[in-house]
Amino acid sequence: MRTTKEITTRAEEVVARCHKLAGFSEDKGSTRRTFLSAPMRDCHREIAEWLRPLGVEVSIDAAGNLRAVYAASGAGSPQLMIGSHLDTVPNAGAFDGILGVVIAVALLELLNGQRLPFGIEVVGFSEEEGVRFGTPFIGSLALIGGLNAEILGRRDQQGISIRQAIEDFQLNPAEIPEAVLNAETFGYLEFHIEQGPVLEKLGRSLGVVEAIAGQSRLEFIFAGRANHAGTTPMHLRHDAIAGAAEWITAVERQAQETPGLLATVGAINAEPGVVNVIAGEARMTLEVRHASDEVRNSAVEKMIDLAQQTAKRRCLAVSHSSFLSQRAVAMDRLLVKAIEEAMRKTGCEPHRMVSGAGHDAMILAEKVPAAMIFLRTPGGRSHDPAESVEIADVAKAIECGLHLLDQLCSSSALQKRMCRA
Ligand code: HGY
Ligand code: MN
Ligand code: MN
Repeated sequence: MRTTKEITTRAEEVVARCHKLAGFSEDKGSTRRTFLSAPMRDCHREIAEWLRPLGVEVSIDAAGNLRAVYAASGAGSPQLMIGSHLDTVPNAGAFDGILGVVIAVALLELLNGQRLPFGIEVVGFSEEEGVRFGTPFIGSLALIGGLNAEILGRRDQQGISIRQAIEDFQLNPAEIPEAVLNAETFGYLEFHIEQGPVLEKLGRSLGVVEAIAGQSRLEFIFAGRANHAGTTPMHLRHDAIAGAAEWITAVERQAQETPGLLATVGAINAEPGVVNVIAGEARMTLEVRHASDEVRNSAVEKMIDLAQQTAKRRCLAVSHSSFLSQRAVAMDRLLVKAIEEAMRKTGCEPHRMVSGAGHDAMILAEKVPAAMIFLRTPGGRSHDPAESVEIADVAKAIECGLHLLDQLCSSSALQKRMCRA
């Protein structure tokens, strides 16, 4: 095992590197890096620079994922994948996603050239958040063969399709099938900030994810009748924004009254959207999350019904479309137990938790055993420049990762798992 000093120095470098990558942005003065935007290429180049001295071959697959394989001691060995996403939300922090890729690189560096009985593939996914196209997990879907023609045809606000964006990045959509996971991959591990208050409240550095909540994403359009704000009496209005507002507060009340249910109207646009015109149209997103798919799906049905009732009462029209229904996913029990064992060796009492945030691990889990290690998020703030991590927690995460790699080399149960890959 490496010295505490060595690991702490590495942790400091990890945090500095995350800040460096956060500087690669589409916006001046804040971090926004969406699917295959120009700053993503800067990210790829920087990470490739870090990996070059390790003799790791770095490639960008046809879905824009960074892929880097640290070879095993012998050819044809099983492979562990470690990574996370490199895209961000607008006005993002420096750690959501990025930290998981940078910790993966740090683990390779701390191997100091030692070869293990399994290979390690570092992956930096091209799009997990779903900001540019409204479609999350574009990168990880490619690894499980889920990036199909329908998804590739989805368009951003400029009318550019995902397929076109891939071509614009000088990649070839025809090669997407080659992005699929290596058949010898026996597991996927993702380090990620918790993005919530739980670990901080418990005074814990690390948590182990046992399941990831499912999520539904829909668009609703309330349509009324635009009219003059100064001449239309209140009782003669068909105000799309007022109708939407009534529905949004009803959705919020339903979520507040349903344990564990999270519902968010995150984006809303009005037409014509000017001060002296009653809105003829209000278009908004709804996102619903819960650890149980049954609770989530019935909540969504109820919210759709609420929209129809509200519209009817106000003589409005309402329509909706669903663009994501991602089921809740359990993490791999064997890997969760191995992580707990590794965590104890770092002096951290493991805390099992459900992730409210979605992660690429829930997509990879369709094909390979997947597990996640959470790092405490000071202030519970994420998806915001206030997002941060403690250097000491990053050091614990790295130490936990090194113990886990050791365990994977010696545990017969995990070895058996590898041979099945
Ligand atoms: O929104 C989420 O669940 C994650 O941050 N992509
Ligand atoms: Mn995120
Ligand atoms: Mn994330």
